[in-house]
Amino acid sequence: MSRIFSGIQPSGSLHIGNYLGAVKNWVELQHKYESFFCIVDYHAITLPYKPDDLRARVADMALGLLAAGLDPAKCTIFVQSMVPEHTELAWIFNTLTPLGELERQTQFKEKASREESVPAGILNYPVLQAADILLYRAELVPVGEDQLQHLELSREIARKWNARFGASGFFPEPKGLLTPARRIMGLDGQAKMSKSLGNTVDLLEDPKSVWEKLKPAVTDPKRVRRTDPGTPEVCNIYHLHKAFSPAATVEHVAVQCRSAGWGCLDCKKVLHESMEKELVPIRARAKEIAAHPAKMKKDLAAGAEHAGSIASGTMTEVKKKMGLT
Ligand code: AQP
Repeated sequence: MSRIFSGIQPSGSLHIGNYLGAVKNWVELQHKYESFFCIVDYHAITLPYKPDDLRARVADMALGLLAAGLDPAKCTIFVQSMVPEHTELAWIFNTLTPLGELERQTQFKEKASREESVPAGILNYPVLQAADILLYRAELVPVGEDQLQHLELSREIARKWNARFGASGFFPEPKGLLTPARRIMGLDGQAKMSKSLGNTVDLLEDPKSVWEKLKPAVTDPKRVRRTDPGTPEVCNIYHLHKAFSPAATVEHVAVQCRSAGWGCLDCKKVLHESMEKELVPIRARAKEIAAHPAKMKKDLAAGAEHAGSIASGTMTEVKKKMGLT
């Protein structure tokens, strides 16, 4: 069975962008691949945070992932900082990664532009990400479109390390696995849905609050009046229909939008109903899992132990090949 690895930052609540772009795919893939899914807390400390908040967010993220359908009996789910080899390999990869490559990463440019003083951790984020993936010598990485550039860098790092230490093929060059919802836009219609931009619908959010967020969400900007015909392809709500509604509904939505048969609010009501169909069972599972916190802790510890055993095997070989032992 090929191995897959993917991670998610506990930098806020699991949102429907993460879910549609990555996590929903993870749930399918865990049955087909030897799967490692990691809550990457070291990635989430690159910007200021409160320790108690981080602790709570890691637990919330684990709850969200399990509720979405990750099954610890089928995949390895664990917290990054519980496997110290991630940062050990990241240091090694830092010694091979050109500064220019890191500076030209789009996510670095975006995040750095929002900070007055830019921590080196934001710059080195893709190096740690390469270590996360390559530690498990994973071949496939199910992610959203925003991560493809980082993944290209992981491939370059793998190639470079293999060539430098005469270890052809030791680290595979990992490939991305995308879902049809490769980039979900935020409710503001301005940027991708992102925990740090406050433009999200969270996976475990209650239905009332989801509706309060959908109501003012940006739609086709040219539909100013109820009677203006719209262009579904430029509307964020239409794209969410494509992710949540059955094909016949999506088609009906497009016709109603183009003919101004429905107003945007009508369209949002139908979307809300479709979302509820998918989210109700997830919320119910979350409630069950939250009732047994000791079980969740035990699952994460078992995941870290298994991940750690593979990670330490990789590091032993890496150090041998590098003359470090
Ligand atoms: N809007 C999105 N559409 C599709 N996929 C997305 N992903 C994130 N946002 C979208 C995918 O979700 C996985 C986990 O993401 P992450 O938390 O590790 O990092 P991120 O991409 O930086 O997510 P956020 O929400 O934007 O977090 P912040 O604001 O903290 O940076 C990844 O596979 C990602 O592609």
